[in-house]
Amino acid sequence: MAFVDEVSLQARAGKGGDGTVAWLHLRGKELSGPAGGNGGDGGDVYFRAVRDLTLLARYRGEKLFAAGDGEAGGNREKHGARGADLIVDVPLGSLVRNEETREVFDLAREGMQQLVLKGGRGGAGNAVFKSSINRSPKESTPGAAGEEARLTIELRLVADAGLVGVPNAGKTSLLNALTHATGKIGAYPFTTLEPNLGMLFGFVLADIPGLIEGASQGKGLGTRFLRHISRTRVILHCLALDSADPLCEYRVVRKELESFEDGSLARRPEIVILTKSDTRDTQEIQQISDVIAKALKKEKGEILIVSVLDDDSVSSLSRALTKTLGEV
Ligand SMILES: Nc1nc2c(ncn2[C@@H]2O[C@H](COP(=O)(O)OP(=O)(O)OP(=O)(O)O)[C@@H](O)[C@H]2O)c(=O)[nH]1
Ligand SMILES: [Mg+2]
Repeated sequence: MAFVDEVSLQARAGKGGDGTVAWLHLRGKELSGPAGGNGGDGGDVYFRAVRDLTLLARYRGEKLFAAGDGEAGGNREKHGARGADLIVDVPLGSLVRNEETREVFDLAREGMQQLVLKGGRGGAGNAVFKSSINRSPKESTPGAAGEEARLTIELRLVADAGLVGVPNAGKTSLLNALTHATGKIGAYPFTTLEPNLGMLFGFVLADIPGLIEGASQGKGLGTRFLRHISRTRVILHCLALDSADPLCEYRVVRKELESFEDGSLARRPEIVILTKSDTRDTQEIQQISDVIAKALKKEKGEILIVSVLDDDSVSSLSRALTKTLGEV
């Protein structure tokens, strides 16, 4: 099933049940009175965050999401039942936007549930209108309509760190080496077409497709994927040591991070990781990393070096990342 991270759907909360006009006749007595019950309230529409990234794909074909309507009021002042609430499960990290009111609901914590559309109130039965001046009211009110709206759901993955870099920088290889993820690796650009997630000692790492110039404007696989690292705390910027100009590639990617939305991605702590260290000798690596460190004025986050073919380098990277993620 294709990864779906955006879906638009029509949803409606339940209509309130109508109030009823009814009369109570007491046998053998002249006395009678209004006894129409109130309608039940319409059910509400809630959205709930669950750990399942496949959910949005299932909602694509659905026409309408509707909560239950309230029942009409009955005789003998019996109130109608409340309509059933509708709870729509969405992947953890979804933003639900009401296109009518522009309200946005952020489902960023697992199990979190948000009321998105409110059901209509039930109408009043004629028993409610009884008063000292009107002992036989014939009026009742209808139930109110529930809120209805077009809702857009946009998924923004919840991860601690995001791997970025140009296509072929070795991001997915690194995710697989560091975690139990099994993302697809290829010796060609744009191998990764949808985000991959992996767990590193309790921290979630996200790998997205490679970024090229103009990604923030939608070029390549573009913005669609930058938003999946928008919630991360740390950016892991991968530069391949077998590249002809890693520094230039670094700048291309930084520019895209800066141009995405309000630019906050570019202000996030960044760790530079030089990948594929097996493709160069130690001296060359030293030279390249000196040039990069100087150009980037990196002092706080050191520059880390790794090759997925060298288990020791993967372990030390893993320790360094776990330590940093624990601190940030
Ligand atoms: N020699 C060597 N090759 C590597 C290393 N890491 C990745 N590669 C190779 O580099 C190529 C690209 O690797 P990927 O992990 O698919 O790169 P990516 O950054 O995820 O690429 P996109 O998904 O296309 O953006 C593959 O042929 C990998 O086998 C490494 O440490 N050493
Ligand atoms: Mg990849």
